[in-house]
Amino acid sequence: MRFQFALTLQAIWTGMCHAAMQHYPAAWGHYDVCKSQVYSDEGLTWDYMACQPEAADMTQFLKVTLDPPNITCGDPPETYCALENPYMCNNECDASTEELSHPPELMFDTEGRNPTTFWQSTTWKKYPKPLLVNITLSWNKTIELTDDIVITFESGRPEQMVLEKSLDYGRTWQPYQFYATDCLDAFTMEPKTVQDLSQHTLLDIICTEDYSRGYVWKNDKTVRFEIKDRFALFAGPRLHNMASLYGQLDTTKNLRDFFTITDLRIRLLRPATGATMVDESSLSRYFYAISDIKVQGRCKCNLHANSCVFDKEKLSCECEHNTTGPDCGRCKRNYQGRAWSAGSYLPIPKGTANICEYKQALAPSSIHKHVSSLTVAPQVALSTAPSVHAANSKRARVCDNELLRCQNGGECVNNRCSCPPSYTGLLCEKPRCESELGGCKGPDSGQASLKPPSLCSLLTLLLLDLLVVVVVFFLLGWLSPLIVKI
Ligand SMILES: *[C@@H]1O[C@H](CO)[C@@H](O)[C@H](O)[C@H]1NC(C)=O
Ligand SMILES: *[C@@H]1O[C@H](CO)[C@@H](O)[C@H](O)[C@H]1NC(C)=O
Ligand SMILES: *[C@@H]1O[C@H](CO)[C@@H](O)[C@H](O)[C@H]1NC(C)=O
Ligand SMILES: *[C@@H]1O[C@H](CO)[C@@H](O)[C@H](O)[C@H]1NC(C)=O
Ligand SMILES: [Ca+2]
Repeated sequence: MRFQFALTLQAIWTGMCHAAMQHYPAAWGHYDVCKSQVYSDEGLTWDYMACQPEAADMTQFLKVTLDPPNITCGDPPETYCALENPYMCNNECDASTEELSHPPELMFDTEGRNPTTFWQSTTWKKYPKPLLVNITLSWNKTIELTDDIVITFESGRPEQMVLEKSLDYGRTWQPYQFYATDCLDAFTMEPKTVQDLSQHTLLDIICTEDYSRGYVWKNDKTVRFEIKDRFALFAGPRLHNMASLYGQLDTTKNLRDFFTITDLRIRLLRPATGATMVDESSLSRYFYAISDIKVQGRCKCNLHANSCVFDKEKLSCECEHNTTGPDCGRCKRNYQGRAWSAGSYLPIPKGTANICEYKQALAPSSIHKHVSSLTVAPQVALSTAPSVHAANSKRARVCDNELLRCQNGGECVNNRCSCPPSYTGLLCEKPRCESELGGCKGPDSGQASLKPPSLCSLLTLLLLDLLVVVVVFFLLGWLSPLIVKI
């Protein structure tokens, strides 16, 4: 019976391999509809599809926090100079006067007006003590990035900064990208650009010198985190083959997680100092000023919702398919007839909805929880799986689908965190190799290297995984009377 189960899975996967390798025309599904009514032999019925909200400007929904909290200029009022001209010191920042204040909100207002509005820090009066600022953007909701993050600086761009992300509401942070005028000097990392990345190294965390030359390139004020260039590694230039990207996202959790965030943090480490050394006689020239931050993305709803609402200061998915939770991450009460599972982009163009089904009055079966972590095998009808009684109610629950406590992309499997290869610990909280800022430094400084993206080999691996898991489950089932407490 187990064998049969595996064969079914293999058939599905083989099908998916073929599907994902074909090339699809540009006009393919947009996943904007969750269900539609169709006529069939049984009359009018519903057809369910994978769906996701449209991408939007996510800066309207965030909470911004500065660290240190009193780092915004103007309290007490302060005069500052132009970076390029130490004698041009006729600017004033005064928090108590609206026209002269530069609060953090001005990083997210509508731009396009002249002069621009911007947040500004205090000046570097305490040089040589570093001028450090953290700007943390929190959504309290998982978001999937769909376009480049763009930060516009009004003074020079910083000489050193790090963009970091969190996937667990700010409990743990990972770097996204390092920025410096001199990467080796600042972070002991080789300078790279996004063009140096390939499908295999897409998840590498790089240091780039492209966005730090403040003085020479005075007209270029932006610092980017390039999402679209990374998408293009799978979807091709101009992203004409999004199907290929979605197929890849569907099957590679690492890749999906890479573009998923709950928070972002901009760590400003050293302001622009212009072409020369720091001029200690005129420290009022050095500060940070940001006029705009762009973050485009969509709510992560696990392909179970096509809209996301902002209500009571909080984003949440409007879940369909009888799912619930802020990310539609579980089945509604009484709809746990089979394991919750994320929807799937495959097969293109409509994907698979993986709806939650009404539960007959049956004892809860723990295998459901288990299979739910394998989002790759969506169509598996669990009724074909033998029922197993492995759950030991006395067992400590490290995590569950509500608590979502596993960090760094760990998945909750049978109330234990199953960690990605680069992390370990009860909650996947420990990086496997700990070093200073650059993280793990292999020959290619890969943090969480993407496995060669052969879809089929990946699926085969997952198939093996599942088999192991099923076998372990059976063993557990037989042994559970012997296990008193773990
Ligand atoms: C901010 O507050 C800290 C302590 O609360 C103080 O040491 C520091 O000087 C203050 N910084 C500024 C720029 O006012
Ligand atoms: C900023 O965040 C980092 C960790 O992301 C932390 O170590 C640091 O203390 C924070 N505060 C400042 C002012 O840098
Ligand atoms: C985040 O959202 C949860 C509900 O999903 C809510 O209970 C919590 O208070 C929110 N936290 C903050 C800091 O807004
Ligand atoms: C969800 O449950 C309701 C009944 O409460 C039913 O009418 C609806 O069709 C179900 N939706 C899905 C997607 O199964
Ligand atoms: Ca602005």
